[in-house]
This record gives sequence, C-alpha cells and structure tokens, in this order.
Amino acid sequence: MRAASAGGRFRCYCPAGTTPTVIRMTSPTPQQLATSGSLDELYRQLAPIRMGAGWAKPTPSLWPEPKKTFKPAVWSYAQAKGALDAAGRLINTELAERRNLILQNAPDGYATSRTIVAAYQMIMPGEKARSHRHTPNALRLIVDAEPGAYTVVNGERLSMLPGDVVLTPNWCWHGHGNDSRACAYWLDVLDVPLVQLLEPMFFEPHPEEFEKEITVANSSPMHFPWAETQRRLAEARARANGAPAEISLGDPALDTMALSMIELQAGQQTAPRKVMSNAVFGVVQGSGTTASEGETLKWSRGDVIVVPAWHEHVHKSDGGAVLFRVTDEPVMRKLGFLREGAVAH
Ligand code: 1HN
Repeated sequence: MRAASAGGRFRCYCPAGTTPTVIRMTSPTPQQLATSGSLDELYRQLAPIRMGAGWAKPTPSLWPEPKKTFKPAVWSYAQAKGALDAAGRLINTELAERRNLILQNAPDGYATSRTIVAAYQMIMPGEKARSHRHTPNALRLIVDAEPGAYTVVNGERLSMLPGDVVLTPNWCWHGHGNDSRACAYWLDVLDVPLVQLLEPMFFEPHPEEFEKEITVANSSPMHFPWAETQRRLAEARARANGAPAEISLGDPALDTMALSMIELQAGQQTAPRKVMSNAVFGVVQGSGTTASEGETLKWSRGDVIVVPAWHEHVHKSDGGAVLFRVTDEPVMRKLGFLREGAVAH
C-alpha cells in the first residue's frame, strides 16, 4: 500500500476491488519530512509529532528582564480576624484540616507570590488541629495568642506567643493545639507554589490523628521566641548608625525560605531595593507604608504585604514598626538567580 500526502491526510491506494479509505495523518515518515516543499507544509507535518520550529517563536521563550505577573499587595488582619471568627462559628477542626484563609494574589487564584503562599489561621480554645506532614516547608508568625497555644513539631511542644516564629520544615510532623481561654491567630507561610511547580508534593496525615508530645522544649532550633528577637534587635539597633536594624532568624531557617526581622524606628525608612527574590512581610508591631513602583500600601499590626521579585520598594514608618520578612532567597541564591537591581535615587 502506498500513500500520498493530501492536506494533512493520507489517501490509501488500495488493491482493485476494495474501497479507498481516508485515514488521519498521525506521524509523517522521515522521508516525508525531508521532502517538505515549504515551511507551511513542514509546520503542518511537525504538529502531530509534537515538535515546534524554534525559529518561528509563536511564543517567546526568552526576554530581557523578568515579566512581573504578580503585583505588590496588602491584606488586613482586622478583616481576616473577622472572617476567621465567623469561620469559628461555622466550621470546626474535625471538618477543616486547618481553619485558614489563603492570601490569594495570583492570576489563577491560589498563590501569594510565585513561590510562596501565606495564610491566616485561627484555633479556638480547647481545639486541636490534627497532625500531618508534607514536603512543603512551613513557618508561622504568631499574631494574637495567650499562653497555652502551641504547636507540636516532631513530638516537641513549642509555645506560640505573639511575635514568636515557629518552623515546620519539609516532612516534619506538625499539629496545633490551644489550652488557653482565647482564640489564637497566626500567619502561616509556606513554599507550596514552588513545590507545586517542581512537583515533589507529598502529604501524609498522622496515623494517630494528633501526634503525642514527647518533650516540652525550653529552646529549639524550630522556635524563635519574640523576647529573644527583641533582645537581638536592640543589639542590632546599637550597631545600625541610624539605619533600620535587621536581624536574620536562622541561616537560613529553611532550605527554601530565609527569615528576618526589620525594625523601623519612628521616622525611619528602608533603603530602596529591587531584588530577584519574592518577599512576604508580616507586621509584628506598629504601622507604616510600603511604596512600590507607583503604589503605596498602608499597613498596621498583623497585616501582610507581598513584594514580588524585581519590584523596587521602600518601607516607611512614622511611629515605628517591626516587619517580619520571609523570602525565597535561598532558592534564588542556590540556582544562581539572585540579583540586586539598580534603584532610582
Ligand atoms: C498547612 O498545612 C498549614 O499545617 C497551614 O498549619 C496553612 C496552607 C496551605 C497548605 C497547607 C498547617 C497551609 C497548609
């Protein structure tokens, strides 16, 4: 049987007495490809074999500077708290793996930045949020909680007080509990969008629902208490020569995320920066503004600001503030993508 190409289909020349049939072209032969008479014919033959002509570039694959698909944005803690209080009446921790609100900033609705997602979470007195583990790295900044709110990380009970930062790295068991008489509110920050992009997502619920606490930690590399952070900030302030003080928590704290605390004294502002890493900021104390590329975002205690990569930005506070900064710098640095851009003066 011989076949001749006819507009993307083959007409079979069948033996005498049988009916000719037309079949869909699935795969051109090397000979058919080699004898393509025009670019249009070649493109038609390439389509079914899932090859594209790189020189024709229907969509460009390279561009001179980052295309910025995410925008700087701010979320209000007061609004989140209201919504979480409603959720406290409407859904319990039996039904919800976590009672949390995802801070959505993506064209497709989920992520807060390209690599990082942030969420507010609340747990009511007497509740437990069951233990699980997953490959995404996670951390929490506690916003409002009374003594008795805690997280169990790999069998270790870590207390959660306002300003504390608690880590749950890749594949560590973690569950939350609240023995106090007040609702506990915190901010979760995770590298879920990065894990979704690279696809090594694994998740497992704890076989005992809530992991038993084996130890109560006095100090743990997974816990950065606020009192210690304040002490270190005071030391850094003394060395900062009138500039905002910044200390890092961990070195870096997680494989994919670096953490720091920035103190703005009354009237101070940060030096303008444009850096190839995505940043989420949680307001630990005070109020202020973040100016980024023509937009000014106002914030106060508990609010969350996102400054996506390659956006020049300045933080400023009239009355003084402390900002908790989470970035994907370790990823960008490891891959050789971390750059600092020139800023306007
Ligand atoms: C998660 O596991 C927690 O364990 C919080 O507390 C927020 C947001 C997205 C995906 C998983 C938690 C989360 C999350």
